[in-house]
Order: sequence, then C-alpha cells, then structure tokens
Amino acid sequence: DRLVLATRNAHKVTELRAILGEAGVTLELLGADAFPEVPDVKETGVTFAANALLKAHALARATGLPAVADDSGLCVDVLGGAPGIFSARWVGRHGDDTANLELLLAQLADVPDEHRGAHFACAAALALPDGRERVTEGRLTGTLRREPAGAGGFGYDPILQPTDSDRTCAELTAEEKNAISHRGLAFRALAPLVAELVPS
Ligand code: ITT
Repeated sequence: DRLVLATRNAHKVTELRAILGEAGVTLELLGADAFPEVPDVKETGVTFAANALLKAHALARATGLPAVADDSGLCVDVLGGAPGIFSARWVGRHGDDTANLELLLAQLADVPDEHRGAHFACAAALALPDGRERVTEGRLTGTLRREPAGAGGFGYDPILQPTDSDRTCAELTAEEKNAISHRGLAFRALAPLVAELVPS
C-alpha cells in the first residue's frame, strides 16, 4: 500500500524516507512529483500545523491516497518567531535557501551572542481521502551562528547550532540530524498514527 509525501522539497523527501523507514512505516512512499497534474496548494494558514494539513489534504483528495505533509521553518527569538512560516520565502520569493539565509544573517548582525536563540519547528500532518487527519509537532532548539558552517542538510542548517552541540546542523551527518531534528521528532510521533489509520 501507498502513502504520498506531499512536498516538492527534495531535501525533505530524503529526510522523510529515512525517518519514516526507521520508524517502521513499510508503506511505499510516493513523492508529490509522481503527481505533476496536482497543483500546489496556497499555504494560507497562519500556523505550521494549518499549512501542513492544507498540503496533506490537497494531495489526499487529488490522489485518493493517504498523504503526509511537512510544514516547517526557523523561528528566531529576537524576531518574535520570524521567519517562521515564511522561512522558505523570507526574501519575498520562494526557494532560494542561500539568499534567505544571507538576509537573515544581515538582519541579525547587531544581535549579541546571548540573544541569538532560535528553533526549527515542524508540523507533520497525515490526511486520508475520507477527510480524517492527524498532526504532530517537533522542535529543535539552538543558537544562530554569525557565519554559515557545514555542507550537509539544507535551508538554515549552516547557521543553527543545536543546544549541547558544538556543530551546526549542516555539520551533522544525516543520521545525527534526523535523531534530534524537529522533523525527526514530529514524524516519529506521526508514525504510529499512520500505522493506526493506514493499513499496510
Ligand atoms: P513544501 O512546501 O513543498 O514541503 P517548502 O520548502 O516550501 O516545501 P516549507 O513551506 O515548509 O517547505 O518551508 C520550509 C523552509 O523552512 C525551508 O525552505 C527552509 O528554509 C526552512 N527549513 C525547514 N526545515 C529545515 C531544516 O531541517 N533545516 C534547515 N532549514 C529548514
């Protein structure tokens, strides 16, 4: 049986395959790219959970298959939680990770070390074609570096240093990141709900 990953972000797809596989989800995982005819949904929600549900329901309705979606972002303490749900389009357009990161670093240039707290947040949503839904959340707390470091991961990984680590998320291996990440936490919590609602 099959489960659709309702994301067009290839980095998320890689992480989700590893996280869900390790968490015992044995369903065949299809990327949203398997359904090019399904238009992207507008992320009109004001919370990660609302946007994750919008994305999951849209794919579940369009494909007739259960779907899971991830909505995530970086929440900076001194910015009152921004970029938050706007993390993918902080420069005003979607999808340029480097430009988003550079803009954020510039905005935080004068913020001293002791006020550079931030966290990654992730909402994981499951939607069924009949309308049933489940949402879980996870977060990874740390501090923001002044310069990017590391080549792993994606997005803001080169500047977030998790609490109790001396490396940025981009300097962790994929396994190390998934073990502590917002996405790992949210989807490991979702996995038993997938097992309950989607017979395999
Ligand atoms: P989909 O909506 O198709 O899933 P997207 O990239 O637009 O893809 P979001 O709207 O959830 O997804 O935006 C997530 C953004 O938050 C992402 O582009 C990164 O900038 C940031 N982000 C999320 N998780 C991250 C992670 O694990 N490491 C670094 N940055 C992350």
